[in-house]
Amino acid sequence: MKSPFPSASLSLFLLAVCAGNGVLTSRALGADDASKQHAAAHEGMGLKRELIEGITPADFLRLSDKPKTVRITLVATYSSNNYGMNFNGFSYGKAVYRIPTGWNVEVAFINPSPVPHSAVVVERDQIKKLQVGEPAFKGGATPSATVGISSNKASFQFTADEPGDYALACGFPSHALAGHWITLEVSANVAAPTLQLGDAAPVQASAAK
Ligand SMILES: [Cu+2]
Repeated sequence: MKSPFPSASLSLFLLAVCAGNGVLTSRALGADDASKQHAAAHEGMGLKRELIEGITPADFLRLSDKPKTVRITLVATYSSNNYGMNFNGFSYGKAVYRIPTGWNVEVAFINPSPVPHSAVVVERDQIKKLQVGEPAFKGGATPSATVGISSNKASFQFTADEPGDYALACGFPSHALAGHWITLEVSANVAAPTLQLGDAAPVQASAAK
C-alpha cells in the first residue's frame, strides 16, 4: 500500500503518533505502513532502557507467593524483531504461554519505546482484525489499550477461568495484524504454567522472588 503521507511530512507524522494522536491516523494505515512507521521511529528515537534494566527471560514467567498464581513480565519492543512490534522478543504467536485453567495471571507490561503499544488478552481469532476486541477475561488488558502506553509500564491481572486458544495482543490499531501478538493457551490438561520461546522446549515458571 502506498503511504498517504508525503515523505517530507513523515517526521511530523511520527511526532504526532508519539504524542498519542496516532489512533485516527493509524486506522488509515495498513500493517506494512505500521511497520515502516516503527522502523523510522526506532531510527530517530531511543528506548527508555532503564524500564527494562535487569529483566531476564527468567522474569517472563514466574510463580507468585500466592497459590495458583503466576506472574508474566511482558515487554513490548524487547528487541528489534518485527520492527519492535514484539513481546519479549517474539511476534506472530511464536512465544507460547500455557496456563492451567483457573490460575490467576498477573501481568507486568513494560514498553520502553516511544511508539505506543498495549496488551490485551483476546481470543485467538481477534488477531486477524485491524482492531482487536474486548478482553476475553475480565481485567485482561492495559488501560486504554487502543491508545497504548509509551516509555512507561502498567500492570493488570485476570483469572484464566475458561480453557481455549488466546493471544496476548497489542491493542494499538493494526499492530496485532502486523504480528504484535504472542500465544496464550489455557488448558485443563497442563499441571503447571510453562513458556515456550520460539523453537526451544517449554520451560516451567521460575521460582517466586
Ligand atoms: Cu504494538
